[in-house]
Amino acid sequence: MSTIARAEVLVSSPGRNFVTLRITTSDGVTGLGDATLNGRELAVASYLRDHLVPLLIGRDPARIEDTWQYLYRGAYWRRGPVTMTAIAAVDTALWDIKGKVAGLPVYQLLGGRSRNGVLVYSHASGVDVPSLLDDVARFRDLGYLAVRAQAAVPDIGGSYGVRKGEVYEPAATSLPDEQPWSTEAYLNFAPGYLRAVRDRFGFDFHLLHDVHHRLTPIEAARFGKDVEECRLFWMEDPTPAENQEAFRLIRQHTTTPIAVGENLTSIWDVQHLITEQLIDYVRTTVVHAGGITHLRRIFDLAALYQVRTGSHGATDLSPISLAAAVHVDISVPNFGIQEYMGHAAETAEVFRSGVRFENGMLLPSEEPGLGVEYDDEAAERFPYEPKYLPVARRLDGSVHDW
Ligand code: GCO
Ligand code: MG
Repeated sequence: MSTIARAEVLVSSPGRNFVTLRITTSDGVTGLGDATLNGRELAVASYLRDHLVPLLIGRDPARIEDTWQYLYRGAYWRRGPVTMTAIAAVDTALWDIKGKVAGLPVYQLLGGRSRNGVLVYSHASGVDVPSLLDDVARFRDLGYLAVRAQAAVPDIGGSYGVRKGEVYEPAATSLPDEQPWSTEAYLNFAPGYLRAVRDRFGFDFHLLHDVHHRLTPIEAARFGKDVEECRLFWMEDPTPAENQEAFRLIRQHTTTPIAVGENLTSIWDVQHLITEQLIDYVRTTVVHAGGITHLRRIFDLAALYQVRTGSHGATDLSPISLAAAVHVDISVPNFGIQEYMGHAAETAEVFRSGVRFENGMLLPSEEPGLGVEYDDEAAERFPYEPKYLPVARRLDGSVHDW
């Protein structure tokens, strides 16, 4: 019987920090899993190295579900981003191995294609409205059928989601950058630029917007109502999701669709959001919600309630996560959309991925497994550096949700 012979935790920083798990079987088959938790990377690296790798050696790599249950229930301490990201890395690597052993791309193991390609949205942004409009035009010219729009709130400075360089990367400083926030200024400004996008480009493409947890439920309800005429594909994370009841209030006031879940890590964290139909799209991901095995469980629950998928795909999810997401997205019946920002050029030097962008869609690699390779030599050129996400402060100096 083939067994797990080796499991290595690889930390590198090609363009940004990534943690990768590589499992090698006694037959020499390797599998990769993403274990990146933005701004808290080494906690997952230690969880894997110190607590999971010793449990993996000698196990049967084919027993994916059993390994998931063993690591989840066996920890006693349940859920949470560190645990679920570490389990996700193991799970993803084992699916990669299973695909390679079977000689099939992972999506074939998940039931095969349910669609021809995976609809994606990318991030248009601007320091003001004209530059946002130019950026939306650029993404439409590149063939995107769905675009997220964010612009800097005038005179405030610290708006979420505005790109500075080639690639949007919020975790850019060695200690957290402190950014100012004014809900009043945002609520006065943001509906206007979303309308400006529709006025200029019309309605023949999907328009998305990320509120990034910044509003109270009643503020979010007002925002949702204000932008109804823009017919957003979704407003994302209108309010923090710890209090799930909050979404009922938003729902009572607006038909703007709601997407939540990028920082939720298990089926139990999204259970009420889904079963009480408080959201329209669930944004949980392979890497932060327990791997392919657990994500499919979440998506199956969502399907019962006509909640569609809309997985997070920011730059802090490595190309391994993106490849795994595309295998899941192409196979599940209730797929909605996939976030796709594109990675920095350095990232592609370390992670060689067969995922392709064509006509607004992503296509999975047809190689056995996930279709991603990790280049150790290239990775050596990009050592880990501590990087933090920003923190938001209201204009009176108090801490706000970033
Ligand atoms: C998104 C997200 C990201 C997150 C980042 C945190 O919708 O893409 O909100 O921009 O802020 O992934 O690590
Ligand atoms: Mg988001």
